[in-house]
Amino acid sequence: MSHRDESHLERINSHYSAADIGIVHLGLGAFHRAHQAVYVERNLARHHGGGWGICSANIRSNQTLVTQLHDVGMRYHVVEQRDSRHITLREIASIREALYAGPDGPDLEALLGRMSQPEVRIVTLTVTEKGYYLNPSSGALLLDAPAIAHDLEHPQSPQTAPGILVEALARRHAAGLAPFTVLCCDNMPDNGQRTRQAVFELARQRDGRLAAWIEQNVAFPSSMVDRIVPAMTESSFAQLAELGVDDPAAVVCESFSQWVVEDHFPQGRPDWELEGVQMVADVAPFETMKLRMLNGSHSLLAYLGALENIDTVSDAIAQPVLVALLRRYMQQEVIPTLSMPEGSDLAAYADSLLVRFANDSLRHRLHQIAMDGSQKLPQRWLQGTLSNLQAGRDVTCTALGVAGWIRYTAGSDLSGNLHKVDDPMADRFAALHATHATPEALVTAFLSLDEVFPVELAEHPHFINAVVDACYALQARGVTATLEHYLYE
Ligand code: CS2
Repeated sequence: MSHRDESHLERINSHYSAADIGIVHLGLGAFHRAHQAVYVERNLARHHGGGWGICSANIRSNQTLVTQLHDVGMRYHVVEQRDSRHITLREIASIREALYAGPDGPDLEALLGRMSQPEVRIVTLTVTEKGYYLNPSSGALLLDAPAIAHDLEHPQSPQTAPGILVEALARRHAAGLAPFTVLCCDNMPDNGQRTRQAVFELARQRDGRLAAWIEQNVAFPSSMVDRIVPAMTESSFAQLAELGVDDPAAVVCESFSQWVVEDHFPQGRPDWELEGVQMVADVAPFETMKLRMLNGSHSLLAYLGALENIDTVSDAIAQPVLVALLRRYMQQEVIPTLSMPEGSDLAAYADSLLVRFANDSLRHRLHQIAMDGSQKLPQRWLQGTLSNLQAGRDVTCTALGVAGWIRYTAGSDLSGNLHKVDDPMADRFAALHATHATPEALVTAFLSLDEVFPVELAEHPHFINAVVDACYALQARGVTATLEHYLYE
């Protein structure tokens, strides 16, 4: 160990010898490995194994990770960083099986077979917002999306998460087995209900009896997940090497972790509450709070920070004007829209978020958060903005955010440095930028994207003017001077 102070490093090894598979997970990304798999690991360790091991599958991309997990004997590391001096290094063995069931992947049948086993009682998902193929604003299934059209035509070899769930449920139904419970762990409002909508609608297109069975028998509890897990980079692997860890499947994350789950598992569940999971009757207040406070703040930093060529969340938080923006956004544009269970302290929650964002041992890139804005903005900003407008409250920060997002989707920052616009609607954004010259025309065209903006918002004169003004200001003065003008003058 080089300059690091060893006394702040805690190592936790995995020590149970076997666990059977009771959970299938779709979306073997960094977040799953650092969040759910850690809760399951702690629970398996507590019980010296048991029946709730995980089979985790990638269904769209990243076959390499599946191979790497096999290469490291299905044991990988999670590096939890409270700051650069306080680190917990955990060995995780809760993912007992890893599959690649993506296009041309070898394991689709193995995955569907696993999902059809009676021992599997829960299927969890982190496939990102776009992985459900729902209209982000209305929540309706995108029947015309090519991947959904494929799954309708070839239901036995599905490519999408909803298609895989429907096929697995159809096989269980045909075999006379009980269904599994479907637990969505993506950052969407009412995420259980959204997942149910995608699965039910796809099943209905295929077979009315199957759809009715799903409607009557399958539980789709909602959940709120929270842990900041940046994508791994060369520098995170270098950090690991400093700790003596050579593990291509490792992930680095913050030490904070939260999971709030609606307690509705008719087929049974692990006693996750022993690991600090909040098992509750209603997740909605927690989900709305987290989406608008944490994720909404993240998106503000992402677009406005990236336009100034700022690299990471902690670099952005080093700018007092961006901290002032987040404070005002949370206090004036989010907290008034929330109704929380008694005893919740939203001001303290806001403070704790700013501390987490300032963690400079994580290199959480703003461009990573900026991805897929079309899928994220409705739940992070726009639903709250609409209720603020209806109640006559301030929408300044969100209007600045929307202006920042529109400018970001042009594919360059304010100094002309180019970036990739990573979004399922990127081609449409490019076409809008190419054909609308003035901020007035551009804003009207963007607000008319009804997959993103609810009509009441798109047509609200005060909101339109606020976004147009913010576009002019950003272009003329840059981000810092614009924020100083809006926040302090
Ligand atoms: C981030 C989230 O990339 C993003 O959009 O806002 O991944 C965020 O880090 C997590 O939701 C934190 O729980």
